[in-house]
Amino acid sequence: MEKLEKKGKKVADIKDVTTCEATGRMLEKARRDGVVVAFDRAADMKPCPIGAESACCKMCYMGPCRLNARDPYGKVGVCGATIDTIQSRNLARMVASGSAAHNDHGMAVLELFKGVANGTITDYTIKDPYRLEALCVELGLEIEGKTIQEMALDLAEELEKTYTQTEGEIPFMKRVPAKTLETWRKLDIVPRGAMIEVMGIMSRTHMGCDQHYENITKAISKTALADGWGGSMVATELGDIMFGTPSPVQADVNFGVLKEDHVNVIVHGHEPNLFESMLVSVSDPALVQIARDKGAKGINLVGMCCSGAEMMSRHGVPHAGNFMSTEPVLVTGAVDAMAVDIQCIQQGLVKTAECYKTHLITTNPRCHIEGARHIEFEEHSPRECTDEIVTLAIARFANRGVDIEIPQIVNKGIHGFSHEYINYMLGGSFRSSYAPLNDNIINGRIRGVAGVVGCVNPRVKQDWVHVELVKELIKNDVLVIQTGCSQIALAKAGLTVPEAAHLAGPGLREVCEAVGMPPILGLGSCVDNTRILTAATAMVNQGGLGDCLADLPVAGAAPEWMSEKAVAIGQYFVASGVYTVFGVGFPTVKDTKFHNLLFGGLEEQGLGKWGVTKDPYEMAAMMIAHIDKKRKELGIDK
Ligand code: XCC
Ligand code: SF4
Repeated sequence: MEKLEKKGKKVADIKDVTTCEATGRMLEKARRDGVVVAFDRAADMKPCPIGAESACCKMCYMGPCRLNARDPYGKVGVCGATIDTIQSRNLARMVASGSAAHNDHGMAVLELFKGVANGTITDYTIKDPYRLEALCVELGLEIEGKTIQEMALDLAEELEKTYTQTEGEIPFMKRVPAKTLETWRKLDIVPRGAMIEVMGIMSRTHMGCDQHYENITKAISKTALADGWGGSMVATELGDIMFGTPSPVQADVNFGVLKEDHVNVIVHGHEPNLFESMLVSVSDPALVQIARDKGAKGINLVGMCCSGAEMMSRHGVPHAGNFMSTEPVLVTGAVDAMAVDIQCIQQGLVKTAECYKTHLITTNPRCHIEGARHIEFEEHSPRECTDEIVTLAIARFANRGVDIEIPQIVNKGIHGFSHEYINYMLGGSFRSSYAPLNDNIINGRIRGVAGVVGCVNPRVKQDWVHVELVKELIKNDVLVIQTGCSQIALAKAGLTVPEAAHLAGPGLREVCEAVGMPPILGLGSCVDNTRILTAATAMVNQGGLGDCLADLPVAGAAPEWMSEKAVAIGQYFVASGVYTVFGVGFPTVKDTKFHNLLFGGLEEQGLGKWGVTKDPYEMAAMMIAHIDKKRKELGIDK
């Protein structure tokens, strides 16, 4: 095979691109095998500097128009659009796409739930009826004398409004702390329904429509809130009801979870339904017997990215790694099949899979990839798809014909936390009327809470920014809660264990050691960022820490973000009142009016604000300064 260097392409220096040892080793092997992965493509693709700052517009064909980020007000587009119009329209479309992705996912979960409720889907059940009942009560639905099935049907009908409603407020506005909701109403950013908000953004950002960045920013917030308090929240809540509410569980992470003498099946993507069915297929005695007959010791199911994080948190399913490891994991040669559904599925996987004779199988009607085999997943007969994938994997195992090299690295950790569990774990306090988490924040043992979430991105060293930031935060007594690819980065760094408490500051360490919990609590996938919103809401409701989300001593970060979903998530945290810091960079031109609105103006309106820095230590300092500012405002800064 031809070598990278021969093509005159730039090659990434492995030690500069990742701190994940297993991924690094597989990058070396990929070099030897002549296989190109995203790290190499990134080295060969310089980001467009104009696009990186969002100083260009292609909303119409009088352009595309490029403005000068060094002199942002020196020029306008052919139509006269200013830098603020151009940037806000671009960001609006990123948020629309991110919100659409999560809402589409949430809607698929709702459709599944509906099928379970009306009895047309029989492969899934309602595992947590108490959760179902509690949610019905929370949303004001009548439950008196109703069966579980009747409650489920009512709930499905109510939650459908999250997507389809065109007037009024989406159902989960009932969960929002009263004062936060009041601010949103005053600012006119309460979402009506996800579809109309996303459609609204696409419409208003058409050439020659909304050309006031302040008005566009309102639409941005509304559409983002329709994600966090809308589709994503529905996905998390209904996922818990159908598949079980997570509680702490031990899980293995890293490439060493692959087993050379087993048939290895990876599920990579975002929706839990495919994964849940795959879990049933790999345990089917008939399939296991076929695998044994072919010389395998068994069938090994492993997750990657977000559905992997969700399954790890719910059931302790092992997890191979985060987004930037999805190609390198194939380089082990040990993956017999990789089944994917939606989102964050790099097209480059097709070629890498081909090089190692791995079956790459798309399963979702909205995500086909040229060159990949498609076996459509259908909820009414899910096993047809997952059994076929397992059968293909077994056949490939019997006939691998490639070198196998699995980095034997496994990190054990505890995952699967929820805000209910955090309070339970911290134990009730007799001395205080506040809930234990609030109590520990008020007494200063815990300085504040930080949500560290989001992607990995080859523009920065994989996992490094996440790990350094989190270490710095816990050292300063900030309790860290995590989701998604970030949670996996810390798990691989070995920090999701109670023993990591020795890296925490004295206050946080005391709390962790008293209850035997890690200083870093993993909550699941990216849609499970809504667990952070719910936890923050519980903190407000339990008292002593102000009366709206913006009062809390909390901050958020996505240190290695890359996807449009991350922007939607960031904006729903900002709109909810949280200071949210992005690493890598931010798609605005500094010191423009739009930039200043996002990075300061929104806070003056009673919301949160954005921050940006590439440096994890500076990021930690910015977040801690914010937490301290909030503590001072609350009068608990002694
Ligand atoms: Fe994708 Fe969700 Fe980002 Fe990871 S964190 S790269 S969005 S898989 Ni969600
Ligand atoms: Fe240029 Fe205006 Fe068309 Fe954008 S909408 S491409 S700024 S002319």
